[in-house]
Amino acid sequence: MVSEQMNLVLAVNAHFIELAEVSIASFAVHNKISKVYIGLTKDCRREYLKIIACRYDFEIFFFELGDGLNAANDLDESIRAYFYCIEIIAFICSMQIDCDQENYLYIDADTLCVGRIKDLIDLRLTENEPVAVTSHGRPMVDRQLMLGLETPFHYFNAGVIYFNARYLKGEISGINIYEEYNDSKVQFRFREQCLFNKILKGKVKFVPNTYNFMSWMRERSSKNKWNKIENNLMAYCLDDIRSNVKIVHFSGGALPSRLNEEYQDVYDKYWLYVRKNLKELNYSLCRMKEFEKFAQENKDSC
Ligand SMILES: [Mn+2]
Repeated sequence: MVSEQMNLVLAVNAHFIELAEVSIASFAVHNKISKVYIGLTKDCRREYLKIIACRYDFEIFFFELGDGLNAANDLDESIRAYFYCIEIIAFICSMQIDCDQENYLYIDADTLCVGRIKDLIDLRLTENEPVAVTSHGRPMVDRQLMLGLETPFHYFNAGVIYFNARYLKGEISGINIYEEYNDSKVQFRFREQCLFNKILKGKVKFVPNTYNFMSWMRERSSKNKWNKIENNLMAYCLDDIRSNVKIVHFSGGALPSRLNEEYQDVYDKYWLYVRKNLKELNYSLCRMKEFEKFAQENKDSC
């Protein structure tokens, strides 16, 4: 039976904690969250997350990233932070924290939820396909060659991963994963994302990029070569994706706080709006507008 509860999973260090707060709050505004599992480094603040959990009535569990948590101890210190997402997912799988709740949604901290994602949560995951992800949305020919993928479109983005902990457990076990990485680093240009792609090759269910709307897909990037059908066979879906966005992913470091105002679109503005509400906690977080309403009211300025 498909779970109706939504459990979020994240992993961050202090540089990403504010992003994670905004992201989690945005999911809570649009969906009923049951539980949030977040891996943190020692230097991360927790107060805001506790307040968000309290206001939106979900449980939050903190885990310290590092020793003992399927730690990526074998990896070079300089790249270790990139693997926190694998650490926390492997940890959730190994613990199987909730026996009756097996499905979890891993999200990068640089994501923003702008709609209900019930259809994703209702998706049935199986032993053969224990995860649901989105394609990178454009041909990744070299990734196909290095990782032996079925087509250049089979490379997935690891920013949003819906997974079944029981079924995924068999595919992912901390120590083997990092051995695999260290043994063939040269193949893993995008580190943890490539590693995920290799481990889960042929075992993923693809879902539309409405659940992982990346920076290059935005309206303002329509002149980007990947938006052109002659360079990217998947470009024909972009109109459909843009009109049905559920999860925005500020990929490629395109964070709203770094953009000049003239480049900010309605998603950037909504991210800033959520952050402002979090900063001014005397506002009632629960009265925060859903994206649709916000967009309607800010039509002229966006
Ligand atoms: Mn990301």
